[in-house]
Amino acid sequence: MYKLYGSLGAASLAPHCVLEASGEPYEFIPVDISDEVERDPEYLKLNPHGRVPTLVMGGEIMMESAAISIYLADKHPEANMAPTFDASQRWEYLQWMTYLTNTLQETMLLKRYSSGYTTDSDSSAVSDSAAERLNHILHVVGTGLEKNGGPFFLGDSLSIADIYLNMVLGWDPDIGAGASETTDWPNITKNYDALFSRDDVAKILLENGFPGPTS
Ligand SMILES: N[C@@H](CCC(=O)N[C@@H](CS)C(=O)NCC(=O)O)C(=O)O
Repeated sequence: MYKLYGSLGAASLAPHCVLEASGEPYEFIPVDISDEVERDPEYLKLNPHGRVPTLVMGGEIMMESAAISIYLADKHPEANMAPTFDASQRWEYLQWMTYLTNTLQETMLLKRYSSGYTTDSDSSAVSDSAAERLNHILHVVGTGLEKNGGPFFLGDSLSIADIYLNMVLGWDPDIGAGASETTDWPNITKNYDALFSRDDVAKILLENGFPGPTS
């Protein structure tokens, strides 16, 4: 049985959705990642960064949210969360997964946790510059969602990329989890709302504290 170590609303959300959709037995094990709580040494043996998520499968231990999600979706195609190897949209799906983890997620971490990215006592320059970059990234994502007619990156096929986008945006109360309806990116709001068309995804989003569709 899979064991997914995670925290509600955190980077464990995407793999959590894939596990739920796969129908495979799994256990979700909550990890307290608050700043003031020291990491459990037993957990540090699984994930030396003390971060979530971590997937344990038999004797193997895997970290990194995007990699775990891609791996699980490929291993369990019945989850219907990713184009198969020979599908024509496979490249597009990989492009967005990489962009979201490598560019969006990294910039979001800089904005939200700026003090960890500078030795200055005032980290506002880091967060301000990340916020500017984030604005540009949201423009790229909003435009990208138009390419195949929306509401998803791949048109009418939901993939992990859509979940990943909303997982990361959910870390910013000004942008994520439906708040994007108040911003300049209506395609992102449409994408968020459309996630709730799948019961398995909706269940995990709601369990993770997402407020439900905006309309
Ligand atoms: N690159 C990692 C980053 C994971 C990550 O930053 N997780 C955050 C929660 S969203 C965390 O565990 N933070 C607690 C900490 O940094 O101690 C991934 O994508 O899995």
